[in-house]
Amino acid sequence: MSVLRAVQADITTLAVDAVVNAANETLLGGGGVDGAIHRAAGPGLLAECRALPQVRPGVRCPAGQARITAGHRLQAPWVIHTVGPVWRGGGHGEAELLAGCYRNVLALAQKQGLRSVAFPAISCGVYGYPVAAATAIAVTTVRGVLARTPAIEEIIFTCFGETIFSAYEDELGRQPA
Ligand code: AR6
Repeated sequence: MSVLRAVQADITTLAVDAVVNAANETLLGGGGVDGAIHRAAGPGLLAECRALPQVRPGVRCPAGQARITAGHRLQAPWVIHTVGPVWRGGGHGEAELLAGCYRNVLALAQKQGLRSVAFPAISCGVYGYPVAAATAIAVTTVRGVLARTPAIEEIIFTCFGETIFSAYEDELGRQPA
């Protein structure tokens, strides 16, 4: 039985099998959690990302998809990069793209045989996704996948700040295991 929990932490400090990066389509780094992960992992991560194939010029990972690399200097041996949707009012497929991020990350984790995965609140920073709606999608989607993927034992929803943490606590309380 998988365990889902919310913690307030810097995701780069967590000793899990994989940390998830809320990246942009270039996979070449950015601000927010992406910047923190690249800083902590060191230049080897950027080099590995740069070597990933481009699906079109400048795009290594379209929104909703995921790619896996090593963790380099992180404690976590793997980083799974995903690109959330930019919030544009909700009528542009944002919910389906965000659910796709969670599904595709977990598909890669399963394929790699990973047992613990830490997610940040994908799209809830500069991409502007409303927090309550995003946390509902995160928890519902992850629960749905884990019901069919018992090998993944632990999911940590990593929260930067009280607002996101209480949104996850509310959602996890509403959807008990
Ligand atoms: N640990 C955990 N969570 C963090 C950390 C950290 N070290 N740092 C920030 N957060 P964002 P997005 C939280 O903006 O909205 C980048 O520039 C943050 O408080 O990092 O998906 C990429 O390159 C927020 O709750 O990601 C893209 O261009 C959450 O992580 C763009 O931002 C996500 O915020 C992606 O935007």
